Amino acid sequence: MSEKQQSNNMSIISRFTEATVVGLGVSGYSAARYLRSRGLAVCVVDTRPHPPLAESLLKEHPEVETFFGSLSVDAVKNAELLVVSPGVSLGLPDISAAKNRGAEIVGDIELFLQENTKPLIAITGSNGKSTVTTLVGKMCLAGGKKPLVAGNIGEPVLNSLIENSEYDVAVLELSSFQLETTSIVPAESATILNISADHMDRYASMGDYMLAKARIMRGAKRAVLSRHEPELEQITKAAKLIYFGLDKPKADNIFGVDRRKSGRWLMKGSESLMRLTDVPLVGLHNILNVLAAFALTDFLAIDKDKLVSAVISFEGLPHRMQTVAVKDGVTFVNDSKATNIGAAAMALKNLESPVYWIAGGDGKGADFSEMRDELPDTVQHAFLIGRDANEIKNAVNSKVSTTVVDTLEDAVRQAYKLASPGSVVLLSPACASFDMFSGFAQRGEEFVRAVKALSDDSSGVLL
Ligand code: UMA
Ligand code: ADP
Repeated sequence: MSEKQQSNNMSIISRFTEATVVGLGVSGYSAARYLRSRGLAVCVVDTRPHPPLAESLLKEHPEVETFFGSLSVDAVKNAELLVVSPGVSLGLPDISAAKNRGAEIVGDIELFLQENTKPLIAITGSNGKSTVTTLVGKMCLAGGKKPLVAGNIGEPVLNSLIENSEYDVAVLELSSFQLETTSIVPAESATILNISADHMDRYASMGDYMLAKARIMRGAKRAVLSRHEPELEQITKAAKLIYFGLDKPKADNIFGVDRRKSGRWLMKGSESLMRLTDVPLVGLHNILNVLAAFALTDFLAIDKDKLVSAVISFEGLPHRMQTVAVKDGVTFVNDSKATNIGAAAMALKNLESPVYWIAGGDGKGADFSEMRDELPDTVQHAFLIGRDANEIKNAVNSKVSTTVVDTLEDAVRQAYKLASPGSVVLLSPACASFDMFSGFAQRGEEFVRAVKALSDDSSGVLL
């Protein structure tokens, strides 16, 4: 083995004595703390003059050097190891220059993977990641295995290593941004749940976005793939393929749905798992999510009854198709987490009643003519907010009438005025929220607040 090969087989932590962390959000913060805990000297840089968490980091580690306001600093120019946060594009000139001169570029996920010794379940996709990640975590727990549920879902992966947390299985939600800085992802099972356009302000093409997602399969023992998205198989390399879909499975490596006299059943090959109507989550997309979770945990050989009990007790995450109130027969649904066209299209498709649709925000470079093609006839009117409201209006107004409004509160008020009993006011923005809110959660909470503020009508039921 050559010296270079030998050194590449050593972990990053043992090959370097210092590192520059790029970006001081939650993952940069945890990366800096982790690297210090492993004895490396650490610099932190961020393009923002006042990044969040700077004060907390310096309080705990006053020895860490910080450079805020620009990445064009010696700490980046001379670094041999850069730990880059997911929100920072590798295409930025300072980062690509570092790469071109041979600096090692990794993210927090790569550092975690190099130290993790427990079985790994890795989950990506354009939509459904957090739902599936949470459910897989619950299934592991039901089977008596303590999961570490972390990654893009919100908990930085390295926190568990800093704190020496005990866990039996690592269940990681991985975004395309996080996957860009990984090499091998040695997962027992991995999935790309689905692909539809997202983050088109960061990727040059849909192909580039898919290639970033496909990195999750580098090193996977089992790839879990949708039968409805066959193109994903072409970018997947894994020892074993497992499928999920809404049709009747014809082999043991397929999870699907069988229609019987007694109703529809979720199946693993010819084995019945549970009745479809016992799944508390709404919508067929969630049946796909549940099937994917069964497929991902299959290798753990957990008792079927325990897996089913985890599904039955999982009512879904907030801000995803959540009915928050019924007022005068009008139902208000908060789907603030629909941050791309695919998710909003799915929400609209799942509702059979007339819909007053609230959308808009930061479209992340999406082509909203695709949204027009997805609009079902149930949509009565669209209320559009945020930075890209006019762009969405121009793309969809040949199909549906639109009103551009200044605030979410105003959108809720106007939608309620138009809506008749039996209809739905749906917040499913197809956009990120950062132009108006701190995140999707704050946007969802503002929606609920605006619904509560509509009137003091005691006939309204807030759920
Ligand atoms: N930023 C700068 N300058 C910098 C560094 C960051 O302006 O030098 C900005 C980024 O453009 C971004 C924000 O700061 O707007 C946060 O970026 P970050 O990389 O510091 O983010 P963290 O706080 O570390 O959170 C990251 C993930 N954020 C992103 O990918 C943008 C979180 O996913 C994830 O939960 C967290 O790590 C823990 O793993 C969030 C997300 O929006 C929820 N993900 C995208 C999505 O789901 O669509 C991919
Ligand atoms: P992610 O973590 O990928 O953003 P979430 O589970 O948080 O996924 O759901 C985000 C949005 O996508 C919600 O609006 C939800 O209703 C929708 N969604 C969930 N699963 C799917 C799916 N399989 N296909 C399309 N949309 C989905």
